[in-house]
Amino acid sequence: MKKYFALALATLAFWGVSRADNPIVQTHFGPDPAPMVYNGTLYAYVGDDIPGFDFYYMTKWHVLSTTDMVNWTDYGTPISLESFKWARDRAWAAQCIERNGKFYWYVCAQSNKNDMAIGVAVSDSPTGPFKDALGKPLIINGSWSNIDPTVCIDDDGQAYLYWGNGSLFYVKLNKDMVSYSGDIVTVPISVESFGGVRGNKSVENPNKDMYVEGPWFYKRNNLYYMMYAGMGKGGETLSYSSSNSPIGPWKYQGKIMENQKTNSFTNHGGIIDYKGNSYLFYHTGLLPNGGSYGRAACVEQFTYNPDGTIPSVSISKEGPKPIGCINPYKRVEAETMAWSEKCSISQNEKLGVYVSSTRSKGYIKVREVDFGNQYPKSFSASLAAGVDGGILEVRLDSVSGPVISSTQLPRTGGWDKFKTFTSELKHKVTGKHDVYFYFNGQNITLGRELFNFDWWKFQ
Ligand code: FUB
Repeated sequence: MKKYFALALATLAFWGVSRADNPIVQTHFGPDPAPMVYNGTLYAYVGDDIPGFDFYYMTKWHVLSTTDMVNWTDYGTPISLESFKWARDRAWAAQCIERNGKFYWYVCAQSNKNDMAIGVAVSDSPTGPFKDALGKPLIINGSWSNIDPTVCIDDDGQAYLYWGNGSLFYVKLNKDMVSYSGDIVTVPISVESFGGVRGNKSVENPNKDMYVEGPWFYKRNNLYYMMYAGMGKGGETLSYSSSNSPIGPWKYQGKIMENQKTNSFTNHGGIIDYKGNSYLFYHTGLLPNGGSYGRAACVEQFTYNPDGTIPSVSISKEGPKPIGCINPYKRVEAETMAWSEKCSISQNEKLGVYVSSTRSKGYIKVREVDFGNQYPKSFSASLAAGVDGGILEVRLDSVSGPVISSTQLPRTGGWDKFKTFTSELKHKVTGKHDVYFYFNGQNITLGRELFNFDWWKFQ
């Protein structure tokens, strides 16, 4: 039996390598990804499309983080429309940046003056709590073009805020990051700078491209890049221009991503280097029940050409290769995952974020869990169930893989009354594995929510 199990594990370890992990968030929709690296961790600031809505009527923003590019931890929603007393609808694309230990999260939303406006929230931590830095918008002038802020601090300390739909604007931010000097500048848009100009004659768009929205401004090896959503067939492209100066003139460089089956009109991109690799973030409508108003962030790894140009990038189901692993002997939040099905997340002030709405046959996949050479003897998880809650199984390397631990849940006294359950491990496990937390509804006699899940750990 033991021999068979070892063989089965070896086989599963082989077949279990890297499966679909795009989009990076599945417990909710999370569009308009904006990556930021701070202190060795990559954060992604995303929006929150609402299932069933027929426009971009979002109300809040999320933060996620990773250190291995395959498992993402959800920090919930540190800010929402309610955080800005001037905001009333459409919590659209945003970007966060660090300066002198403070984090500035630039957002856009429909204002109480019935236009779109850009505001900024500030925090001492990348995951919040954040508060509106000004109590009023930073950019507001009656225009619906004031969306999609992107920020970069140049090597000389000057910070630039670019934004715009249809037109591209910038201001020079002051050192406080919440005020600016000088006028708002409108960037000249031409065939040479952004591939085309607005209009309906194809001669005006010889590259079949033009600036639409979603700018992403950054500097790399002394070159300034402006990636943006351009116009492709039936949906947006990700295109880019470059310049030797932070304020242009810009030179059109072409399309990074076009004609992909994303199931979404928009794609909103972000680019960042992390641990020596380069990553392109974008969104698709490819989650179940997704679409143009149900979008979720994805990521691809790419390599710059030697001259600094960006190759074309295709969407993938797999996403990037892992560049780190999970230590199972330290507490791991249940909302750290590479993939999940049939569950969601909730948050409260006491616990922060936890996994909720677990349903029969659902699961959480955590990749690259490194058990090392010494096998663990037991598994602990913090769980809560208002009524008897089904079984939490730990499976190895695939959702139908061998069950190494099983915890049958009694009532814990309420859906928010978490208790730690510990069970002996049924098998010896060493080395690196994908771990699946499987929600067993006991042959589906339990069709309702099974339990809430806060954290796990092996001993
Ligand atoms: O998410 C709402 C809007 O759609 C964003 O602000 C745009 O960039 C587009 O993705």
